[in-house]
Parts: sequence; C-alpha cells; structure tokens
Amino acid sequence: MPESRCLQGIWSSPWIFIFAASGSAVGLGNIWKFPYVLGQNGGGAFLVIYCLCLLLVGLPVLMAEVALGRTVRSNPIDTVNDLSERRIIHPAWVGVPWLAGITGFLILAFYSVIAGWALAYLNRALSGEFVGITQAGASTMFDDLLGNRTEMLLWHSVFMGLVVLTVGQSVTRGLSALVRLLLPILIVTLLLMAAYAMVIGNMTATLDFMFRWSWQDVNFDVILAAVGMALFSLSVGMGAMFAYGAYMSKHMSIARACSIVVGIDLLVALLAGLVIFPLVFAFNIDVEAGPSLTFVSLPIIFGNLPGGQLFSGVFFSLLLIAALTSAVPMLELFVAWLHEKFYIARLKAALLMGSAVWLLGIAVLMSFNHGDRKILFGRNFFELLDGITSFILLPLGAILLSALVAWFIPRSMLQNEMITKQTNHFQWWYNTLKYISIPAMIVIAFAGWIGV
Ligand code: LEU
Repeated sequence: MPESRCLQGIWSSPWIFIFAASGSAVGLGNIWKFPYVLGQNGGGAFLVIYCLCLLLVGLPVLMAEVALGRTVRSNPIDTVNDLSERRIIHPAWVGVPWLAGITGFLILAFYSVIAGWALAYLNRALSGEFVGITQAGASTMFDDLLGNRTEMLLWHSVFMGLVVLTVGQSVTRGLSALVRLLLPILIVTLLLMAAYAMVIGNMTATLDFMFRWSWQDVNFDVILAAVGMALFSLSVGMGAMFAYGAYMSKHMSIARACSIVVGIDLLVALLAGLVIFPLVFAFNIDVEAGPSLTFVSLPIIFGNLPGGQLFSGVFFSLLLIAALTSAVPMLELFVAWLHEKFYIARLKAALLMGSAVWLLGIAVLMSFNHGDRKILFGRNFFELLDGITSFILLPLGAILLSALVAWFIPRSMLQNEMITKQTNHFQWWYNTLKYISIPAMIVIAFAGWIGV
C-alpha cells in the first residue's frame, strides 16, 4: 500500500512516534489509577505480577497493534476494511476496530470526569487552597468536590471541550511535540515530589508495601487487576496505538520503540506510587481507599512543601496535559473515520462524538455525586463502566486484535514490519503473542467475566 494513503504523512523521526505513543500511555492511569489499584491489591506481589503482565502481555500486544497499523497506514477501521477487501482476512474482522473504538469512547466518558477533578485541583492549587492543609482537610476537600455536581460538570465540560478542540483542529502531531516537553518535566517533578514525600512521609512502610513479595497476596483477582491495569495503562485494545502505528516510519524498530514506551509508562507509575504511599502510611489514609487515594494524598504534600502553591500549579497542569494526550486518541478514531469516509469537517465530527461522550460523562459524575448508588451487580455507574471496559472490553479488543495479527495476517507481511536491519525480535514476539499473551488473556478474561 503506498505511503501516500496516510493523510498526514509519515513521522520522520522515531522519537515522534515514541512521544506520541507515550503521550497516549502516560496519563491518569499512571498517577490516579495505578496507585489505588496497587493499594487495593496488596502492594509488592501485585507490582511483580504487573511487571510480568507488561512484559508478557502488554508489550507483545502493543507491538501487534503498531505493526497492524503500519501495514496499511490508514485509520484502524479502513485498515481492516482494506485487508478484508484484499481477501487477506475474513470480512467479519471489520467489527474489531469498531469494538476498540467503542471501548475508547466508553473509557473517555469516565476519564473526562476524573480529568475534571484534576482541573478542579489545578484551580484550588492556583488559589492557594492547599497551603497548610491537614489530612482531614484534604479528605473534606475531596468530599466537597464529589458533593458539588455543578463544579464537577463544569470541569468535565471544560476538559471535553479541550479534547474536542484538539481533535477537531487535527493537532495530534503537535501534541507529540508537547509530550516531548512534558514528559521530562513530569518525570523530574515526580522525582522531586517522591524525594520530599519520603522525607515527610513513611518511607520504610512504603518500600515494604511496594516492593515486598508475599505469596499471601497472590490470587486470581490480583492477576486480573494487573492484566486490566497493564492494558489500560498502555492504551492497548482500544485502537489508539493501532492508529499511531500508521504514522511510524518503516525504518524504525517496532520492538525497540514499544519497549521504550512500556519503560516510560512503568517509570511514571512507579514514581507516582513513591509519591503517594509515603503520605498514605504517614497520615493513616486508608490504603484501599480507591479512586480518592491520589486526590486526598497530593494536597498534603503541596500543603507542606515550601513553594507548594507554585509546585502544585505546575504538577496539576502537567497532569492535565498528560490526561489530554491520553484522551485525544480515544476520540480520534471515530473522528478520523467520519472525516475520511463522509468528508464531515473534523471539528464538526469531533463535536458530534464529543457531545455523546460528554452526556455519558454526566451519568458518571452523578454516580460519584450520589455516593454509592448501586445500579447493577452492586456497582455504581462509574464502577460498572470501569469494570466493563478494564475487564471485558479492553481484554476482548486486545485478544481479537492480537489474534488477527498472530493467526490471520500472513507471517511474511509481519516479518516485513518487524525485522529491521539492526534488530530481529520477530520470533520472540510472535511466539510470545501466540502462546503466552493470547492464551493468558483468554483465561483471565473468561474468569473475569464469570466473576463480574
Ligand atoms: N493509558 C491511559 C492512561 O494511563 C488511559 C487510556 C485508556 C487512554 O491514562
């Protein structure tokens, strides 16, 4: 397929792909979700299992998605259509990118609400509300936010507005340049915060919790949580990396680029843990608190830090950009498709899709607002959406996309993508995908579905 098929050209430097993909991977998942999932799943054992999941499931699946994107160089929906028209795969596969797109769409509905919390905290940071805050004050601040439907709606709307504008203006490439700037600053900021948290918090308990292996903490739920977290954190199973693969230069090693992305993603998550847990243990915050964990812990660090007002402003701005660079690809898939297929202006398409996500997000924020109003299986709407996407739709999308690559795309076509002059990780990747990643995801997904 000629490279001209790709509407916006091929990314000339390998680093543009790495930054774009890291921008999608690094986000609220690393700083908001990872610490609380680690907290709920016992610490050290979860971390080891999570790293194994990244290596044996996340990385091979990420490579499969990117390779698939690079074969045809179009948006995921048209790529699969094209392969089916050329009779390389069965037409039934055209449903898979749709499933991936719907998953991204559903995730974005709650992602935007949480990003709204980050915006609300940015506002509080800039108005100096964290100064001298106590643990009780930080808990009350968070509860007040959850109790304030109008404020949550305002920030959710602002965030969705930013996503729609970014996608509508087609500045995805510009985002990669932003990530190039953002990532090093985010990592340095987290390093400084972790160092300070260790000083004012409980370092011994943190290291013991995060890095001590205990067989007692190994059970099926922990493994399920680790797989779900790995897929969520790497943004696989929802078409985003598939779409970025389309812009990746042929000369670049997919294995190398994807390994760097996985490494950066893990690093940011670990640093977030090292910031949050010293405070959790020092201030007796419930380690299993769930989604509130990060938002209750962070104000304490900023409240005590000299220059905390400025620092917190910088931190929440970075978190917001990280959330934006993760959110954009979730809307991009359908917008690109509407634009390329029906010639609908990008901004119009983004507005259309963004409004639907925004409406769904309102149902999510109501579920926080009404505390624990359970609607199904003892879960509120947010928990339901989070559970369905993390444990059912993401694994299903990842299984189908990987199966398509591993069993149905001709091996020679993949070898073409995977082997470069300098590197040949083809066999390692192909076998891991076929015999470890896919079976592991199937077993885990089945057990997870039964348990939902
Ligand atoms: N990988 C993203 C994050 O960690 C989430 C994904 C669903 C876009 O924030």
